[in-house]
Amino acid sequence: MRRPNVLLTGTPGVGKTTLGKELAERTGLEFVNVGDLAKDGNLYEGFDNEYECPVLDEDRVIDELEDRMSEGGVIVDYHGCDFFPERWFHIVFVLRTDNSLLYERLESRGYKQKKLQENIQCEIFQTIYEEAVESYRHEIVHQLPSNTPEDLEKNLDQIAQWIQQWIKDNN
Ligand code: DAT
Repeated sequence: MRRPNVLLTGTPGVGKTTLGKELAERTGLEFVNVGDLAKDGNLYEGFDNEYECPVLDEDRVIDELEDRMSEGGVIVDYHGCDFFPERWFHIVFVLRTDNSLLYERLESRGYKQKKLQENIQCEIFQTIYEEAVESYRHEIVHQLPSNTPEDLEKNLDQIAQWIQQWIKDNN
């Protein structure tokens, strides 16, 4: 059976992991958090002293995922999207959160001022949305509000329905 690959992207804290895990449970698709994958496999190519975080080895991440992605049925969660092969994804969702809510979420995650401000700016300037429309066909890129538990439920229902329909249409 053919199944679609779904990309969940957006600024850190918008709710990608929460949505992705729940979606995988509901649909039986596989969930992959690229940050965790990199950490587990040590898929880094150095350390960024300014941002105080390891630098992702994008080529090795791609190699690591290629087989699973060609098979289909994978939900990918990452706060960037321009380095994945375009052909991997059948649909791309960019989650969006209001600044005040995002600020609270990142603060409770323990982010320091500099990192907090950078992420809030990333959301204000819709950096990831622009990255997504530059990297994928416009028709497959969708923004989803991710402010409240009601938003989460609605997004789950909509995406699960889209996945079911895709499977019907492609098998
Ligand atoms: P991300 O994976 O994008 O970094 P997350 O899934 O870890 O984000 O969520 C960050 C926090 O926000 C976490 O405490 C759960 C909460 N959250 C996620 N989606 C939400 C929503 N739609 N409404 C309210 N809170 C939400």
